[in-house]
This record gives sequence, C-alpha cells and structure tokens, in this order.
Amino acid sequence: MDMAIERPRVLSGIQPTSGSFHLGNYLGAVRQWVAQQETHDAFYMVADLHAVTVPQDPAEFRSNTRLAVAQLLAAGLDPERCTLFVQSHVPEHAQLGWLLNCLTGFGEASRMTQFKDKSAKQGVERTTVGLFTYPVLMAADILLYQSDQVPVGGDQRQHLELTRDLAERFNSRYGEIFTVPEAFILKETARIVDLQDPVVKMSKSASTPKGIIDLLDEPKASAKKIKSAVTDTDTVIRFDEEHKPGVSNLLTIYASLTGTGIPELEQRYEGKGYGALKTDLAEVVVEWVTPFRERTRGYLDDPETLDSILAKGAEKARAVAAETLAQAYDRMGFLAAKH
Ligand code: ATP
Ligand code: LTN
Repeated sequence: MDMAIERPRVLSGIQPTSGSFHLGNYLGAVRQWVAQQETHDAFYMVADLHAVTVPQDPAEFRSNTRLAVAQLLAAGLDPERCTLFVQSHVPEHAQLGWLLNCLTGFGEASRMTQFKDKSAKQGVERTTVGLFTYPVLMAADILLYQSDQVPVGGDQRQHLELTRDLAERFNSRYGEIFTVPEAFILKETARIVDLQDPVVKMSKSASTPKGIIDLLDEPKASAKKIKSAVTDTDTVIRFDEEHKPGVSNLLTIYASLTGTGIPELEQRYEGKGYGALKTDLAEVVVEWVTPFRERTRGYLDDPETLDSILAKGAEKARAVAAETLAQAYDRMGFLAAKH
C-alpha cells in the first residue's frame, strides 16, 4: 500500500500578487511547506483566483503566476514529494466556493479583519465582492482536499477559524463529509515585521520598498535594507518583541535562516552593538537569496518542465477535489446530471 495514504494531509496556498515572494512569506509559510513534504501528503497551490480580488494587469499576472511556481520549486518543493498546482486549473475550487458562499453569514464574512483592513484602505467603491468572499474561497481550497493541517503565517488564523466553522456547519447540516482542519502556525516566525516599521507585518501590498526583503531583489540591495533596518535608541541586543520589535525581528530572521538559537545569538552579540548584528545578518541573507535567485531563474528558463509539473499537479489535485465536490453536491440535494 502507498505509504502516503497513511500520512496526514496538508494544503496551503500563496497568491501571485507580486513578482517576488518576501522573507515573511518564506519564513512564515513556504519553509514549513518544504518540511511537510517529508511527513505529510502535501498539496500546495498558487492561489491565482484569490489574486484577482484586486485589479491585475493580465500579462503581468500570467508571468507572476509562473514566477510563483518557479520560486516554490527554488525554495525546495519537489513535485515527486508533493502535489504542486495552480488553483484555477482545478475548477472545483470555484464550484465548492459557491456552495460555501451560500452557507456563510453576511455578518460572519463582515467580521474578517483582513477584509476590513484592505477594504478600508481601498475605499468601498473600489472593493470587490470577490475580496469580501475571499476567505470562503480559501475555505473551499482547504476542505476540497480533506486537509488536516494548513501551514500559514499568523495573519491567516481568522480565515482558518472560518474554515473550521464552515466545515462543522456543513457536516452537521448535511452529514459528515469534511475533515475539520487545523492551522499550523510556527510561533517563532508567525509574523515577520516590516524593517522600517517593525510593528506591522512585512507585506507585499503594504510595505514600503525599504521595509521588505524581496527574495528576488538584487542581494546587495537586500543587504543594504538589513543594514538600515529601524531598531531603537538603546544598544542592547535582546529579544523583546514588545519593547524592541526591530531588534527582535532581526534576531528571528537570523535564527531561522541559520538554525542558531536566539539565546545563543544574544550571547554572541553581547556588548557588540546593532551594527555588528546587522552586518552579519546582511551576509546571512545574501548567502541565502543568491542561490535562491539562481534556482528560480533556472526554472523560469525551462517553461516546458514547469508546464508539465503543473499539468501533473492539476491532474492529481483534481482527482481528490472532484470526489469531495461530488459528495458535497449530493449531500446538499442537487439533482445528479445523467450522461
Ligand atoms: P498581502 O500583503 O498582499 O496580503 P502577503 O505578503 O500577506 O500579501 P500572501 O500571499 O497573502 O502574502 O501570503 C502567503 C503566505 O505568507 C501566507 O501563509 C501568509 O500568512 C504568509 N505571510 C505573509 N506575510 C507574512 C509575514 N510578514 N510573516 C509571516 N508570514 C507571512
Ligand atoms: N489567503 C492566503 C492564500 C491562500 C491559502 C489558501 C492559504 C489561498 N488559499 C488555502 C492556505 C490555504 C494568504 O496567504 N493570503
């Protein structure tokens, strides 16, 4: 018997909303995806349907979707060990999304803080209904695969709660068909913060260029950003998220890229000042991003391999998704189509 069947299932997704992933995406989410290929039956997708909830340029969107796949491979996803696909290649996502929309309360969706933040920034006239139902589509992504766990950054916690509520609601109304999933959020890296404004998360859409480390940036530029990261007027290198968010963020990044414990780093830099920490961390980041960029370029240069990985991924994903969707239609009482 295939051992993979015994493994717990994971699913996660990342939007192709900008050209490059940032360090928060990698440390908060993608790195866990890579690790869980070895222990889980893993499904990972580029969430392109989610990306069109805000305006996009068609040519750029298409190329960013490819770029997202290339970066996931460069980060270490192995199509032999996980199912890697593009969300829109599996039409069942939109289909289950509709069914779940009809199970979600308007008030319930209105309480999603990410929607409230984003729509407040854009203004109500420019906010789409798609952005409003975005978390419901995310629930469909997760439930279609009967996922046990969902590796994400801390900002997705509320969306996972909604997913669990919808799964439980469906199961109690129509009979148990969905696994109720759990968020898998690593405490240490749940929230990498903006280098210039260390109280807000590093974000594709909200960070200023100096506040964000884009993995595909020129490594020298990333080194410069680390060196000019905002810290505080003190000089002590100590992990204290409340009083020293900037320094704590640098320690978190350092620790997770090198595997060194934070207490050990505190000891190593005792009495040395922020300059030394920043110089060394800049080097650590450069050493990590340089080969990452090369690997990404390598995958982009071979579009046929990329396409064939995605075709196989979509086929594998579809087999699972179609079965769940058929059950959901049946339980809800839709008349089956006869062929
Ligand atoms: P946006 O700013 O447009 O919302 P984003 O930068 O949050 O985009 P997503 O594609 O929404 O990027 O996120 C992909 C994954 O990265 C998610 O699991 C998310 O929780 C995680 N993530 C994003 N930013 C951070 C961060 N600063 N720290 C830790 N995890 C993060
Ligand atoms: N909303 C997520 C991206 C996403 C996702 C998913 C994550 C779409 N579908 C399913 C986990 C599971 C975000 O990171 N902004």
